[in-house]
Order: sequence, then structure tokens, then C-alpha cells
Amino acid sequence: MEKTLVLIKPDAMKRNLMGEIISIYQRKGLEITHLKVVQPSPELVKEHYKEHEGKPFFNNLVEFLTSYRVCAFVIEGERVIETVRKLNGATDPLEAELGTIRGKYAIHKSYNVVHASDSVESANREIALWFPEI
Ligand code: FUP
Repeated sequence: MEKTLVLIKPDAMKRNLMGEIISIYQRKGLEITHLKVVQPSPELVKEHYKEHEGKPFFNNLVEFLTSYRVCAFVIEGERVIETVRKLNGATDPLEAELGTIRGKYAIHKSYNVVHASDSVESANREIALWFPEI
């Protein structure tokens, strides 16, 4: 069965949107198998976003993700990678469809509420980073 790693980022956590966002995935019919709330270390976030290292927004991205708690969870099911990214919407909330999570809850590309893995390889790598115990 396919798996994906989802993060509810600090902007959404500070706005108490955790329950609302989780319920969107759940009401879609998706199954959360593991979940935790954690304030991640810079090391973890740098590793998570290592494909973006060196880009102009990288330091800000690490600072943002480590600034507060995030909710990390694993969703398991058929074609969940594609399904969850569709629910999340485009990276830039101004380009995201209004019905998507980013379209509904965000206005800034750097503070876009959620993350989800973009491939099977990324999902495996990210799940191992955030859930080394499973
Ligand atoms: P996504 O797969 O939708 O999370 O998007 P990317 O991997 O392209 O970007 C990862 C994160 O980097 C985004 F969630 C926010 C941040 N980012 C910026 O802050 N500015 C940019 O121009 C692009 C990405």
C-alpha cells in the first residue's frame, strides 16, 4: 500500500487549524496510521528539505519550520501521494484552487500550511526521518 508523509506547518498550528485540516483528509476517506506533534530540530528540517539547500528561500524555510510545533503524520492507501497533493493544492496558495487546503487557508508561498511527499521515494525517505521508530 502507498504511503505519504504529511506535515501541518507552524503557521497552521499557531492558528489552531490542526483539527480542521486533519478532518479534511479523514472525511476524504484517507487513513492516518501514525501521528505526532513535535517541534523539529534544524537538522531534521534541513535533511527533510535537502533538495532545496542553497536556494534563496532555504534558510527562511528552515527557520519557519523550526519556529513552532508541527503535526506530522503518515497516510496510507491507494494512490495517496497524488490524492493528498491534490487536496493540498499548488505550492503557491495564490495559484492553488480555492477548494484546496492551501487555497482556503493560505496566502503566502513560504507559509503554505501543509507539506506532503511528492513521490514514493520522497515518502519513504521522509517517513524514515520523521518516524524513525516505525
Ligand atoms: P511542495 O512540494 O508543494 O511543498 O513545494 P516545494 O518542494 O517546491 O517547496 C517546498 C517549500 O519551500 C514550500 F512549501 C515553501 C518553500 N518555498 C518558498 O518559500 N519559496 C519558493 O519560492 C518555493 C518554495
